[in-house]
Parts: sequence; structure tokens; C-alpha cells
Amino acid sequence: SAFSNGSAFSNGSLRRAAARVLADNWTGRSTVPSRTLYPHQWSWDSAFIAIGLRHLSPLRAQTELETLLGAQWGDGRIPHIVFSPSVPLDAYFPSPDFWRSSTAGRAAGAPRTTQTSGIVQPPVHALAVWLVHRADPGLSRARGFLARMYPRLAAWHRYLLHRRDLGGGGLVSVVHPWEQGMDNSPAWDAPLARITPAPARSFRRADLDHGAAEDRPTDVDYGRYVRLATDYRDAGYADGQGGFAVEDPAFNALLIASEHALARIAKELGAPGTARQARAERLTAALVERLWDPAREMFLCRDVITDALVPERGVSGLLPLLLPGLPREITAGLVRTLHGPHFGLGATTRLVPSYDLTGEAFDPHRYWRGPAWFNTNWLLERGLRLHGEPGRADALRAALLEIAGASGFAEYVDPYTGEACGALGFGWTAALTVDLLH
Ligand code: 9YW
Repeated sequence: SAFSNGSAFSNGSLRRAAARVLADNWTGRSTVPSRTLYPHQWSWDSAFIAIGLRHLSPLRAQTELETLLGAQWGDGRIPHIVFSPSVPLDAYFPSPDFWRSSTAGRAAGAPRTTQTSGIVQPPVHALAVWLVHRADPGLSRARGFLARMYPRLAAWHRYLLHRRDLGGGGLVSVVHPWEQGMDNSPAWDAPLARITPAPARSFRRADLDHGAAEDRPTDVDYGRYVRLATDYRDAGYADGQGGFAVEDPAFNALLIASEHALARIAKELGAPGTARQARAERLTAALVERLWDPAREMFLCRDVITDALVPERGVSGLLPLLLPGLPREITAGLVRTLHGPHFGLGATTRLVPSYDLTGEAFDPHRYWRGPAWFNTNWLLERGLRLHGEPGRADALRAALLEIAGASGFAEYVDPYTGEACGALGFGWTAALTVDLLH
């Protein structure tokens, strides 16, 4: 590596290359994760993308989030995909004719004209809105950005906390693996095993037109994803009836981080943020009580149907490190786990893998069953910095920048070698590179 950022590129050329990816993926109102694999707007992708875009164009970053939140449902949910009407139906599966949001989602208040999916993704949005505001407070105030986003974000969190507390312990449940964002994580294997797969001939996987089959979820996984989504749709997207409900540490940690951000946004708008602050603290206590595993020194998923923890170590269980309010023994334990044999950071791996290196299901190339992803590593970099580990944060930052540039801004990489997997020119990989360079 020739430059101080650890990369073969100078900071300037890395930033220009990342900006080019974001320009290529920009559609005029939002950014696609990938021109080939994911040609619509994805919810948590847009939040991460906006966090990077704010350094290149605060206006585009605001527009990105406004477009997403403009597709919010009446019940407060922010859909995981907002479909672009100009993309052919067979470019991505499941397409709008599968979700049928404007008809099947009518009772839940789906938009009438914009087509969306009916499930959600991790709530990174309030955090993104706050960071985007901070990048150019003058523009934000002139456009009334926070004042317009705040009620939508509040309704979003209300939906999650009131309609999705399926375990009754104060945390939010996901009802589909796609909602948590780590589609084929081994943590879903046991809860998903109870679901009868939809027959393979009943749908066509567009993802295999663009991605290598051995880097993607299997057909049986897809059959179960389709069954769960079909049942949810056929229930009119009403919550609390499905066969899959899991409390996930990353989803809930991102909600808590976003509650902290909402408290700041409220204050900025002249309202007291104290109730939100208190709520973030209650949620943090529930997270520790329900999901912390002191023996493994990390958080686990709770299967709400069996009310038992899922004994799989996924990167999701490390992401609460980004929270400010955790007890010191927990953050110290998370840092040990991150650098220990299961994730190997700084020893056998340069980026944190998505799953336990020693786990039965580990596969360094298969999607969320081992490869390293840039969004999770970016969140952990922030967590290390927040908890007084600047040396370790710097090392992770250098590895992120080097591997992002060398991989062509890959969707995910082999955690040992940094070899590119999945799509290239991936939105959040480019955006978070820009953010780290700033
Ligand atoms: C899919 C868009 C999305 C991400 C998810 C990732 C993948 C969609 O792509 O899911 O079709 O498999 O798992 O986290 O938001 O980038």
C-alpha cells in the first residue's frame, strides 16, 4: 500500500472513484445499490448512501431520504424497497406484481401510486437524517428538512415499537430474514426450518442472472423467503400472525441509535428530547436483558416463537458496540470477541466477517454466511472509536479503505483475502468510503 490510508489509491483518487460509483447509481431522486443486481431503491442502503452523499452533495443526500420517506405507509412502516416504474418487471424478483402493495397493503395505508414492498429494513434513517442535517445545517433549515422528516421518523419508530413488539419484552421483531438485511445468516436457519418452502417452479430468481449461484442464498432459502412474504401479503400485511419472528441485536441497536438521533433532532426543532432519550435507555436495558450472552461475550438473536436464544455467532451480535449507553463490561467483552478466534479481526481477518469463522455454516463467499460487508464494518469502526479504541478503529478504517478501492467497491468480500464477491460498484461501499475519507 503506497498511501497513508492503506490503499493503493491516494485519498483524492479513492474519493473520485467512489463519487463516480454514486453518480452512476443515481437515478435523479435516489441511488440504486447496484445497477445490475438491485435496480430500485432499498431502505437501509439509502440511509448509508445518504451518509456518504452528504459530503459530496448535501442536497442529493436530503433528496435520497425524502424519496424513501415519501413512500412511507399510513401505518408508519418504511418499505424495504421503493420500486422504480421505469425498470422492467423481470429485472428483480420479487417485483411489484408480487408485493401488490397498493391493493394488498391498502388497509395498512400503502401509497396509492408508488409501488413498494411490504416488509421493512433496519431503522438507520433517523441517524442518517441527523448526520445529513449536520453536514449543511443552513441548507437543511432553508429547505425545512428536519421539520419535514421528523414526523415521518417518529411514525416509523412508533410503528416498530407498537406493532412489532411481538415478544412482549420491549424489543422489535423482524418477521422476514430480508427485514434484518442479512438474508441468509445462519441465525435464521433454525427459525426458518419451520417454514415450508414455496415450490421452486412457482417463482423465478432474477438474482441468478447477475450473481454467481455459489455466492448467493440457495433455492431452498428462496422458497422459504417467498412463502413468508406471500403469507404476510395475503394477511394484508397485518402484524403478529406469521410463523417467523426474531428479535435481532443489530436491528434493535440501530433503532436505539436512531432514537438517540431523534432526540437530537427534536431538540434542534425546539422540543425537549428527554422522552426519547429515556426511551433509548429503556431499549438499551431490554437489549441487554433479552439478547446478551455473557458466556459468548456477544449478543444473540431471540427466536420469539420458541422464546429461546439462537446459539449462532453473527456480526449482528457485535453491532450494539455502536451504542453509547452500554455497561463497560459489555463493550469490553464485545471488543474481545471482535478480535478473538470467532471473528479474528487484526489476526486472521482484516475486516470483520458476517459470521463465526469457526462455525459449522461458515462459508467465506456465501453472502451473509461469512463474507465481510462494508456497512457492518463501518458501524463497528464507529463503535471502536466511541468506546476509546482509536488504534483499533484506525486499523479497521485503513483496511476498509484499502479493500473498498482494491475490490472495485464490491458488495462484499472474502474476509481473509479481500477478494471481491457479489456486485461491483455497490452503493453503500462507495458511500461509506467517502464518509471514512472525510
Ligand atoms: C436481495 C440491497 C439489498 C440489501 C440487503 C442484502 C440484499 C436483497 O441486497 O438483499 O435481493 O437479496 O442482503 O441487506 O439491503 O443492497
